[in-house]
Amino acid sequence: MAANKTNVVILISGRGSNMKSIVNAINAGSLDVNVAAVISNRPGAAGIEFAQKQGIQSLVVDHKNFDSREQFDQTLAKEIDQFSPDIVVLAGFMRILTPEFVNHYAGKLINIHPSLLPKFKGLNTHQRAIDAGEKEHGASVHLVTPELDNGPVILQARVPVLQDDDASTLAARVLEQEHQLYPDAINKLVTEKLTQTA
Ligand code: NHR
Ligand code: GAR
Repeated sequence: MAANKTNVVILISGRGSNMKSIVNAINAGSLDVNVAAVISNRPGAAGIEFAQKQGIQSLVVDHKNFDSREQFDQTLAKEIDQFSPDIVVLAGFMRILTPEFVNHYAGKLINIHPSLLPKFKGLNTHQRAIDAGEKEHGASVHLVTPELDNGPVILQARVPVLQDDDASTLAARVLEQEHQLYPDAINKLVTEKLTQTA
């Protein structure tokens, strides 16, 4: 395996369309990283099947099998670390992570959040943006810090909120942007890291 390539582990919880967009960008030659593994906290996540078909190693660490967040996160970290990732990517990963976990990956754990952070941290972002009368909405890729959705933003994408939008039409418009945004943000991170060590 490419020893000098940036090694990435992707964590998902479900559909995994952002994970797919990263894999597709690699296959298209527009992103130069190696996806070492895809890990889901939910058995049966659709994204796992896609990863397997792509020949990417995939595994499940089911949070329901653990008594505490600490125990889940410790096992998750052990699984991740066997792949020696340079970047750990949360792509629709739906479990809040403990400070211990986050600090273990300081500076290399990133997340895509469906809002223009610092607006609308947490869940149900699309409905909340509509209810607040926002004219613009979007998605942010940010470094993960122990405080939820509070880490430094790497890159954002914007979409208009239209008159007739409901949460699902708005979510679809944002998701289309996410699929361009996440590969771009990873590219940016990789390029900046290379520049720092040059
Ligand atoms: N962990 C930390 N420490 N910091 C962040 O910034 C994190 C994080 C874990 C996940 C993604 C985040 C998002 O983009 C993320 C960022 C899940 C929840 C949540 O409430 C909130 C935010 C995010 C992800 N999860 C519930 C929980 O009890 C479970 C919800 C479910 O399973 O559907 O963990 O929005
Ligand atoms: C994406 O819209 C992502 O931004 C959001 O969930 C969707 C996952 O889709 N993430 C969160 O809400 C994190 N709490 P995907 O599984 O198809 O990538």
